[in-house]
Amino acid sequence: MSADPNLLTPYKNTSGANASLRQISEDAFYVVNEVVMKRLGHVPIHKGDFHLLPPKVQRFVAEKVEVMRPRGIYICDGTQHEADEIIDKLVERGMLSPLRAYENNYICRTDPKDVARVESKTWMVTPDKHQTVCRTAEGTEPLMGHWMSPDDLAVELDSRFPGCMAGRIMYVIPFSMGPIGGPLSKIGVQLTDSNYVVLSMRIMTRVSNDVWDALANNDFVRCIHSVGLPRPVKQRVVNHWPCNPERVLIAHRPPEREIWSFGSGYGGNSLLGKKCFALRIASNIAKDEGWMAEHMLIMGVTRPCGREHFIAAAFPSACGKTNLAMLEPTLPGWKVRCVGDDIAWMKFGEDGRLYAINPEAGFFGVAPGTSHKTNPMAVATFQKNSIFTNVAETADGEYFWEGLEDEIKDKNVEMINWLGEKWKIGDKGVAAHPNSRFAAPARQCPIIHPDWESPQGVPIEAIIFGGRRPAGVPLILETNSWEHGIFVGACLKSEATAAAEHTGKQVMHDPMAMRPFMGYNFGKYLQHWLDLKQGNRKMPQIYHVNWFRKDANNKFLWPGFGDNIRVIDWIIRRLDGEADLGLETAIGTVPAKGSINLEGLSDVNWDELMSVPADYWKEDVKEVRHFLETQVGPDLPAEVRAEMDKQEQRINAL
Ligand code: OXD
Ligand code: MN
Repeated sequence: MSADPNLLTPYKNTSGANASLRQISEDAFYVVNEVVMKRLGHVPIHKGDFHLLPPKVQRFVAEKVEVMRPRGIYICDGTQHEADEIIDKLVERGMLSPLRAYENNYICRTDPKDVARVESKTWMVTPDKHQTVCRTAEGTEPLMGHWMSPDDLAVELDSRFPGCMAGRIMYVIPFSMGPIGGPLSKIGVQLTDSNYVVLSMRIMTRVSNDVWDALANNDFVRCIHSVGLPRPVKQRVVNHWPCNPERVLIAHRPPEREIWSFGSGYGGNSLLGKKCFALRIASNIAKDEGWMAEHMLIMGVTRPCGREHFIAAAFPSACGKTNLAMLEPTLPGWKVRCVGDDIAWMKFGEDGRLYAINPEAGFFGVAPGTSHKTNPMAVATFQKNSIFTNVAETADGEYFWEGLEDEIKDKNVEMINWLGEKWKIGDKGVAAHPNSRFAAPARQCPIIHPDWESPQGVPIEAIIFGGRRPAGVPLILETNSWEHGIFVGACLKSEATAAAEHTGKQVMHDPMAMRPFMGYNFGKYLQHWLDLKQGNRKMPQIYHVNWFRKDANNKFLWPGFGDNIRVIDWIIRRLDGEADLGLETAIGTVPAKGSINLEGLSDVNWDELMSVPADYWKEDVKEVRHFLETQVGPDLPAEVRAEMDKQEQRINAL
């Protein structure tokens, strides 16, 4: 289907028609506005006052209404009353059901074809391909970033968006990433035809009328989302979950600060504030403005002496960021408080320290594996006002997923699994989808840090990288310098997880834990990290951890969870300059024997846990060189290449 030539085709503005529309002055806008308003005339406003929106938002909404042709417009205000109204409607329709055992908790099942981020259909759209992807070796598909040309995007959008909201309401969601009006915060406006998305965005971001005021002196990121199933619907809607899996497209236009998402209603595909805005678009803004947008948790760790240290940590999806951010220390006298569990926006302050905010307002955590044993604080957080997607529901009105077997009261209780089938513990198959999620307000976390909404952020002293590495990689290592740390981050790898469409357990490269979220050329991204080191800045020390090393019997060598505080204790003592803690190796400094407090732990095989096997690393360094040479190629910054060369020499001397 080609677009109606009379329509404004706003997505074509890089190649012509609409470029001028974006740039015209507010005065001239009213002329355009009159025309647009006339065309809009028949679309009723179900809630809110369109004329009170800032003119630039009116224009944005009007353009998109004209293209997508919803049956009404609903301007969200983020209030509880609004949420209650939408919840009631969804419960009536059967899309949500209350989980009776809790206060204001709901469960939802998606179409089983819409369960994860769809990386293969996620695109960055820039005029020049190499703004998005590196100059990879001939015949090598870029792993970081997925490029589409603006002209191709226009064709893709033309074949999806015109009329896509027919028969549905268009919700207009004003939201702030970070505290509204804060110096590190940014604003977005999401248009969506999914009320599940409205409810989830209200948990995950700050949705409020105050955002309109904050817009006076700021621009906003334009987020356009449709489930891609106009009414009347021509196919069966499974689980009352409209979507269009065959036509999914998630496209970002960094220069225009714009996101277009079609066909999926789930997670990072549709909650556009999260991965699309806060990582892919924000990393572009951060590059332009001199800050960082990273896939990192932020935690405050207080030692028994009362001193607090803030740490940011980057792990690939579903590697335990939420668990680490809410760690319950097993060492006496220690306290951990959570600032954020997934994304950090960080900027150097006047005092030379790196300050971080959590741009999100909620946790969208992987449910399976989350329990009182593994993360009691997350469990406490989602006892109310939360939405659970693709988990099982027990006959007692409780949630259930893999990992709760030891905690459920009645082990024989009947359940409905994530596929809507009757299910009991011991039956074939699983209760919950491996990427089933809870969405819970961060403010409900019992250990949320009192400064988690500080507009200025918290000062970061250390950055940790980590992944699931069953073999070869020691529990912890300290990198030799900022540059060496960047090299180590660039080499980050982990076993694949269920957060995206990958299957199997292969160890995959996930540089800086940003592979699925890279907003621009990865070589330029590494250069941006390097360039941040300047003047009086106090660069955080960079570490690499591996909680997941296994022995010959496939058993984990480290207990993990609350015992990870022992590793953090070592990091903090290193930061303090305590003597005799480290042993230099070819890949960085590992703990000297006995320097990690193992009191109360039995059965820790120190030598195996900390070892740096020469054979393993000789293979690894070859593989890493091949990866960086072929994937980043001439875009690899000289400083990172030099770190690779030096590490190779050290390893080959083993
Ligand atoms: C997430 C992810 O949802 O990384 O946080 O996939
Ligand atoms: Mn994540």
